[in-house]
Amino acid sequence: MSYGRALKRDWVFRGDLVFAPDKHATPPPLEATEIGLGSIGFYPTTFAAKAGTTLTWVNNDMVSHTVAGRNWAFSSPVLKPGESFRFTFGSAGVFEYICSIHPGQMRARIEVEQ
Ligand SMILES: [Cu+2]
Repeated sequence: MSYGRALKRDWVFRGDLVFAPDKHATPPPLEATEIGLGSIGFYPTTFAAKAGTTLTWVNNDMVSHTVAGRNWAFSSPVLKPGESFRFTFGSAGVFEYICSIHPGQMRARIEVEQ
């Protein structure tokens, strides 16, 4: 049995090529009132804000997402890549939310202080 041909090949696994971060893997820097949607997640997952603050969710991902508050406290339409959603939190409280398309992976919360 000969392995001659196989041994002449270089089968080094180039993990740096396979797993190289692309522009969607790392969310861009966020402004103070901005929450990013990317890589099937919210960034950051816990966000503290003062009452009266308008927050903006920006879909930086390659797929569509939603922002859906528990008990429908707030909810966006389906956000395609590049689209955004704004909501103003008028009173203090902890507001949990999910993406209704990826409820198992995408969960986050807003902590609003008076
Ligand atoms: Cu989603």
